[in-house]
Amino acid sequence: MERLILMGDEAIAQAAIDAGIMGAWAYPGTPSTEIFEYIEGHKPADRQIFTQWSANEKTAYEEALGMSYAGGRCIVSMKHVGLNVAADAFMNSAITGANGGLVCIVADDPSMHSSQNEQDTRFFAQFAHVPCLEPSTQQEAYDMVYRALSFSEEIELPVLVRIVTRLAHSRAPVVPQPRIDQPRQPLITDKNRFILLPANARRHWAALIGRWSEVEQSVWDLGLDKLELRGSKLGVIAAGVSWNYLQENLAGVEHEISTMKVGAYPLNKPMLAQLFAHCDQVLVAEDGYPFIEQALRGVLDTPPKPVVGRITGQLPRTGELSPTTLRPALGLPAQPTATPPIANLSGRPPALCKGCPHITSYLALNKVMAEHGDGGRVLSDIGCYTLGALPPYTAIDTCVDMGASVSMAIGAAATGVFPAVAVIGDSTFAHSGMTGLLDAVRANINMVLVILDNDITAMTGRQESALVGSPLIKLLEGIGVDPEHIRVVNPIPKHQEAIEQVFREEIAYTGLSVVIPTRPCIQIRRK
Ligand SMILES: Cc1ncc(C[n+]2csc(CCOP(=O)(O)OP(=O)(O)O)c2C)c(N)n1
Ligand code: SF4
Repeated sequence: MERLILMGDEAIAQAAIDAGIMGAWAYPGTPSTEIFEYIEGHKPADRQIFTQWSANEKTAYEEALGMSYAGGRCIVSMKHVGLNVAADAFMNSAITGANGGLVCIVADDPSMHSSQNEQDTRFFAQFAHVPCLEPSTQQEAYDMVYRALSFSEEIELPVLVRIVTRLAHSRAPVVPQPRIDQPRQPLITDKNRFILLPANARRHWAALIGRWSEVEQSVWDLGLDKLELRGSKLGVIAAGVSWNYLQENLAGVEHEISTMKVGAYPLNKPMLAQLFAHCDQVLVAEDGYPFIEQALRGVLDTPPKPVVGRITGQLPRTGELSPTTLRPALGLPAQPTATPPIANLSGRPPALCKGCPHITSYLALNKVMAEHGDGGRVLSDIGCYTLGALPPYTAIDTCVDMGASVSMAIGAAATGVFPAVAVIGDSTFAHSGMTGLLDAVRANINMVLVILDNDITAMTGRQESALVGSPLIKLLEGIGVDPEHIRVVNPIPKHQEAIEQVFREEIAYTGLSVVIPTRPCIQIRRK
């Protein structure tokens, strides 16, 4: 078999193709974006695979669930906060179950390299009662996804695969498995299965709880956890990429540490029992929250033997683990670190590109907001335009979650903030801004919504955006924004004064207006 050099994201995508998916859906987000991009770019000529960037993670998950319902294998991928958006569909899909293999890949971002939090997806899997697999290498990422698609069919449940940034974005050799045909399960004929009326849902939920110990056993039978008992009384449990950090530290070292590798959840209770019977103390190394450590300690903090890790301070409580942070907890001396020869380089904060259309919009907005003293606020959102928070613009006051700009501006305006301005990008508006706008229209909120239409989803690498140009204007009119207060402007520097005047007029209007600075991102051609 050929050996491929793949990023974790690409290994997952290749596995999904080889295991016979008929569809892949996603909404972009670092570090998961490349999964979908790879599938889109590597569809084998001899098979049909439906691929589409979805409007948001919830629609992506539901589109995949529809394919699973109809019997096809599929994957849906997103970043960790995307699962918050897809949570309604995800939670309920544990109750309907899956028909065709349904694998949801969620990429967590410990240390928040490009995210607003470091939430740990393993809690979501536990919450929903869905098995979760956690690879430690690119090869495992490949093998787990390849297996997860058929496993999902066997247990008739979606399967979640959790990865983290380090695995998603680093490369290693991967040996693929044979490409299989695209299997199709028979259509579901039991009408009650996917109709979650309370009477059905109660029955399905009770059935899931009733067979949960069987599901657990099937997860353990996948053989993804490994136990090695040795002489010393220290045992180390390591999950996902932390297993690599452990291996890196123990390579070439004579040691007697017992180890347990966790590759799947629910946690392997029989294996844990063996480890605890053998060891006097257990150290837990896991990237993300102290999920395993907390489970072992329990609410009363009474584990059968001392358990240490992130909660007890042997490992840092927040941020990514690394081989270096793990060493002292293993009782190993610190390794000498090399001083980079370019240590004197000053830091370079991220910035809007020179010539970015958002710059003119912010310069104009800043000028007009200043005319209103300190009472106004600019509620913003997530995208390249969030960089407007930094000097020299310092143009925005908030950035919380996708779509929050519009709904938070409603709340602020209702409290008397004036001017209340919301700033959102086109992709973010399509993702989850338009529902907030519907609320604003119905209450004719006195606010100005600025939709920065740069034709693409720039921040995550210039993917297509679901709603730009004239369809965007038609939608605004269709949901009831007064056409006289939909103002399209061209954000080039020589139009700045004209744009300021448009902002002035729309702020002066008592009611809802939408201003749309429309000009393509200057990086668009690089795609
Ligand atoms: C729930 C969620 N999904 C995905 C992301 C990743 N993400 C950050 S900004 C963004 C969209 C940016 O596009 P747009 O709104 O068009 O603004 P632009 O970057 O083009 O200025 C995405 C997908 C996220 N932060 N949260
Ligand atoms: S990538 Fe495009 S939208 Fe983002 S800062 Fe650069 S020019 Fe602006």
